[in-house]
Amino acid sequence: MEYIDIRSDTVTPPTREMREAMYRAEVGDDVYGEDPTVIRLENLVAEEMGKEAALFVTSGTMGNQVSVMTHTRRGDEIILEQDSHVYCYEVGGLAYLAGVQAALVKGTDGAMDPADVEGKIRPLNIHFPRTSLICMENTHNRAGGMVIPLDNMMSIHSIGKKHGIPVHLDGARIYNAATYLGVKAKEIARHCDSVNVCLSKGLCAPVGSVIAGSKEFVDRARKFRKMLGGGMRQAGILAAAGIVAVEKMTKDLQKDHDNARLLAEGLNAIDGVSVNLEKVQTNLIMADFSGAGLNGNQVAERLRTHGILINGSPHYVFRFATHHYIEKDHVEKVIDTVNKIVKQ
Ligand code: TLP
Repeated sequence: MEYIDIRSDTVTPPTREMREAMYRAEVGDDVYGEDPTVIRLENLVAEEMGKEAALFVTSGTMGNQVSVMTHTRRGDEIILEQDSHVYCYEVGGLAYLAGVQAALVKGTDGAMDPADVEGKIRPLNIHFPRTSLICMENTHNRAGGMVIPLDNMMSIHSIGKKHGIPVHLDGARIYNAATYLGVKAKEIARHCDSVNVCLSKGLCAPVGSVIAGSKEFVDRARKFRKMLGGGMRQAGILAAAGIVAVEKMTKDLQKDHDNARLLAEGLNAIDGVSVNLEKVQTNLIMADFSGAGLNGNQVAERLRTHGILINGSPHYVFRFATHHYIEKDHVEKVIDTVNKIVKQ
């Protein structure tokens, strides 16, 4: 059976153009700094983000963890949103790899109140850890792909500057945020000191993320990448797909957002299912099935028998994701099928 896979935008295989670019890619040993395609991708992303330099890493998780390791020292504390990917879904890497502890802030739709962030900064005191980093996430995954407003980012960045604390942005889906806001990605990235950009989500590259920041940040990050086993030798073969992702696929995200809206409206019209349509801004949807008395595991199991994949969850509110390979007729099939299975 050919499944309609709406578990995540990470399930997207590389496009034909990417495979061709990968085939043709000029490569060299990137640990020696000699892979021309990796260098091209890094320069491209640095330019796109308005930063001095960039570094190709294996994944979004590595990009975030290497960034945290680069900005902090063991025993420090970092401030981040309680539902952020860095805190929730990176296998405790903060504690295990970076050796830092988290000061969590409860956000609204993923956005932290700047006053709460400032309130978490530790004063100088023999008993306290040093606060050495603030992290943000835009778009915010667990907030259902919602976009953090630029004025919120700007306020948090100024607080960071005032206290001499750098700000890292998990911009795994920064281009979805840029598409929603109708701005260039660098208009978002200017409100942080380092940014992690994922190539392998809605942008369809098979592998990889790029972190960007000052030259000093990237030089130090390169050592941590090597330490974690991320020195990838002829990585140009992967970077070639990343270049297509940045140059082409970033222009294509509005379609995914339109399909997400269509799906959200269709789901919301079903008895027992509700979606807060105001919160559907990009390609992720949080749908509430409590009215139908079904949790995510039950819905996932029923949908699977109809050829549709979503991630299981023990909760009544769970995620649907659109991406490059989801078309309008897939959305219609998902809506029809959900309509059937909630009545089963
Ligand atoms: N998100 C994945 C899962 O890990 C949850 C998904 O399906 O959405 N930052 C953000 C905001 C992310 O959403 C993800 C992946 C990452 C970082 C990590 O990227 P990878 O999977 O490349 O390590």
